[in-house]
Amino acid sequence: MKIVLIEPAASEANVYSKLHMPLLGPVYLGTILKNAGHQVEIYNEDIYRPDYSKLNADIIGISVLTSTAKRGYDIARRFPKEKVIIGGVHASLLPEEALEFSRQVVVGEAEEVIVPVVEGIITDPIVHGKAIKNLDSLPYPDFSLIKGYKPSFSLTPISTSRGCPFDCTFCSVTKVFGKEFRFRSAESVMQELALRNSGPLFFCDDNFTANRQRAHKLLKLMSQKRIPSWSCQVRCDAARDEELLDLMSKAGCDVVCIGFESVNAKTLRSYKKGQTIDDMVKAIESFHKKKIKIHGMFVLGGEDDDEMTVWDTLKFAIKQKIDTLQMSVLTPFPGTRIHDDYKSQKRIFTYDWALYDGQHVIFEPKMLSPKDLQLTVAKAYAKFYSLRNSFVLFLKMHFRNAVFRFMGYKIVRQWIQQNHKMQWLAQT
Ligand code: B12
Ligand code: SF4
Repeated sequence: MKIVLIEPAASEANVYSKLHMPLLGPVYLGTILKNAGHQVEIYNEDIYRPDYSKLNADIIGISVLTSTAKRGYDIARRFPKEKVIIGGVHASLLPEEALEFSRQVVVGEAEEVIVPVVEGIITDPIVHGKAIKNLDSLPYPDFSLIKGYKPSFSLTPISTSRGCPFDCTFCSVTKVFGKEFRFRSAESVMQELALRNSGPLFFCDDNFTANRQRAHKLLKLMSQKRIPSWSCQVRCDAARDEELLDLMSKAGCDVVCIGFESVNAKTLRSYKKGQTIDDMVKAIESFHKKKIKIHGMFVLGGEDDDEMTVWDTLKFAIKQKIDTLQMSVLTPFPGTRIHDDYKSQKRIFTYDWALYDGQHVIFEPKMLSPKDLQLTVAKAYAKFYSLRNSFVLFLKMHFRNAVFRFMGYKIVRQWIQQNHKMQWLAQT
């Protein structure tokens, strides 16, 4: 059979727009289908958008996040329903909705069910995938299936674990991948790394160092090989392990992405993040000592956040010398605890999924108006990613950070222009 898998385009420019990093789900599923003898093509719309009127396939598989669901459903409408299968995070959270546009929806991890679903052996409209117990059993994802993708020119994802034992109130991860942390062996990851012929890598695990023993072993093996520069996501607590930091530095870690979430202690507690501001400051210092840069991620708009919280976040980022800054506005994604709370309190004022991208306020915050939250975050972003800051970094010969600030400057400008066009902003 000919199978086309599609990752719909992001709705708007976001902090990552220039990365063109594909989701791994379609690549894993495409690889499994190819190994089962099917002809597979993957289209990531941010990389290459096919002419749908000429696209012929037996099955169209669409992968949707909440922010890409609207676009995904638009694509689905172009094909006969009996050919369309939908999966991904959003479809897993709202399968009945996705089923309006498809013959079948897969909830959760789809590797073990994708072949029988595509081949018509499993026929249930909503199919529950199974959490893969032994992640070493998965094939290495074949990126050559993605039309137009050039891994050597972009950040390529690699996944070494799934699931998260924490339960932050705004996060969709545990709803889709569960709370049990599962991880690949260091040997399996090394074998995949040996086959990769690509540029910088991004370990897209939600918490790369969650299993310390595996992390130590993997990092030791990585430092013996010449792994190109890489980044990963960690929690602040990783910084308490001095040996781990040494190993990360030796193994060539360039950047860590850390979900700091808030500089407001009350908000941090209400998000149930399980970390303190002191933990954040210490983590930044420790990583910087090892010359590892920090991409700091914050979520603004919690019940105890006001305009000052946004400016305090900016001040914190500048004072602590966070290298790149991501300020998302709180987004009550379906399936999360805050979604249920805000929905019952009738505080969500739009269900236009394209706006659920962490860049648009779609609910009534407690301490400020939606418009004030939106505009203050945009202004604070514009201050961090200003031309002036980029120039100062350039003069100080921090060339890489200067380039990132300049890229950020361009993305923030584009985002602010897009926001001006938005009707709801004018109305609130
Ligand atoms: C890497 C990553 C990114 C990358 C690349 C993303 C991209 N191309 O969209 C970057 C950094 C650019 C990014 C950006 C964003 N991200 Co992001 N990202 C991730 C991360 C960490 C890993 C994704 C991944 O590869 N997972 C591993 C693979 C195996 O999982 P998968 O792709 O979901 O596929 C499995 C199933 O879903 C299913 N499946 C998937 N597709 C299909 C298709 C079919 C047909 C079928 C049957 C099944 C199926 O089977 C797959 C195999 O088991 C996830 C967290 C996570 N653990 O997944 C967050 C995550 C997806 N991101 C999230 C968010 C919110 C964002 C942003 C809005 C940023 C922000 N402000 O927070 C933007 C939006 C980007 C966009 N496209 O619009 C949320 C999504 C929540 C939601 N309800 O949609 C997640 C879940 C994180 C979270 N904490 O909640 N992200
Ligand atoms: S935000 Fe990070 S730590 Fe919290 S539940 Fe989600 S993946 Fe786990």
